[in-house]
Amino acid sequence: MTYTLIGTAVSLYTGKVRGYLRWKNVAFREQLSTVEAYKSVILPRIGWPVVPVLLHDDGSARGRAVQDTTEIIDYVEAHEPGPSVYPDGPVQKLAALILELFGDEWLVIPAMHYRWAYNRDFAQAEFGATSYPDLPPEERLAAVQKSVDFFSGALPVLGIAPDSVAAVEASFEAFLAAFEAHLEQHDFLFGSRPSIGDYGFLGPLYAHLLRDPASGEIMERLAPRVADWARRTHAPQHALTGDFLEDDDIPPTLMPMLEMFAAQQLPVLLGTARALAEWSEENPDASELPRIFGFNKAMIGHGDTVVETDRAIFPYPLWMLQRVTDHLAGLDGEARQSAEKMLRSIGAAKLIGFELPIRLKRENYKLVRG
Ligand SMILES: N[C@@H](CCC(=O)N[C@@H](CS)C(=O)NCC(=O)O)C(=O)O
Repeated sequence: MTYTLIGTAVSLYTGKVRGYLRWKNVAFREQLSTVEAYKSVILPRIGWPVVPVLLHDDGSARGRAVQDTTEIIDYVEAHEPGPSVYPDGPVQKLAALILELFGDEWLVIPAMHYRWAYNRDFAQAEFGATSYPDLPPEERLAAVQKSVDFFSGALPVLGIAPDSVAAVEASFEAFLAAFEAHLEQHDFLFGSRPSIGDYGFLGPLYAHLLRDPASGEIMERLAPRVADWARRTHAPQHALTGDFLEDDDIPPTLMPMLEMFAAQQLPVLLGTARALAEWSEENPDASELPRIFGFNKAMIGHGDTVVETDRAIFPYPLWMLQRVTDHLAGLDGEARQSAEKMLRSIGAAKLIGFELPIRLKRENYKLVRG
């Protein structure tokens, strides 16, 4: 067995990678991210406490350790044969990269809200079973109190506060309705094969929102096809099957979700890019980016429910946005025209010709100036 996935069922981003590895039909074993695993593997190899981590025994002395789900998926895509989760069609690929970013960094908002508002006891027990599997259940709960406080304490950082909760729930329900309507016509976002965008959705929708019992009940009731999609994508019955839609087609049912990206997440990303420019000017010699630049006001919600709330400014999603804009910048001729047309039609014309004020890259598992 050459791959080991370190993580846990309760972890959002571990769910994204697990579903992908299963569909990719890659043999892997899982190692639970216990406190011991953090001490003996994650901290020494990655340098900071985070999951998932993929270890690859590639024949080198220590093997490779890969972190960040996007990098893990790209690593496996580069090392393993078989169909890819990246569509060849340039417009489909653009939309898939956008939806991965939307799932990873925007649907995390409802995922965190529902977990800590409605599934707190369940999540704490799951944290305990992950971190301290050898302790008796009563002792586990106390032992994980600090990490429960850390993760649930992240709600205001994400813009989740008493004044924005109604907006978070309304926009999540609107998202579920849009995805449900899409799944009436298609198995996955772009046809019968899961894409990188599907895996971006999978973390929040499976590992938190379906698997946590109270939000799972809401999803089963409001959007049974989404619940079914999450199960199929997390545990595909047939690995390596399916195709993307022909002719680089973007089905009309995908548009509402792309419009949600443009209306909700894109303004936050563009504001973050302005903060990046300021940071870069003020810290010309700094290489490593801080995890947050500070706080500002952000709009959260959908349609009539939008509210202004305080939210931290995270540079990390700009690295994912750079993947989107790099892909766009690499297109020319008809492909470029079709891609720009799609961006205009979803309300994301600002992405046309957009470049970050500085390039970003990931080095030693951290975000640095590129
Ligand atoms: N963008 C990262 C996010 C990973 C992440 O946030 N993982 C969570 C658990 S699901 C974690 O370990 N967070 C610790 C932290 O952010 O300090 C990825 O795709 O791997």
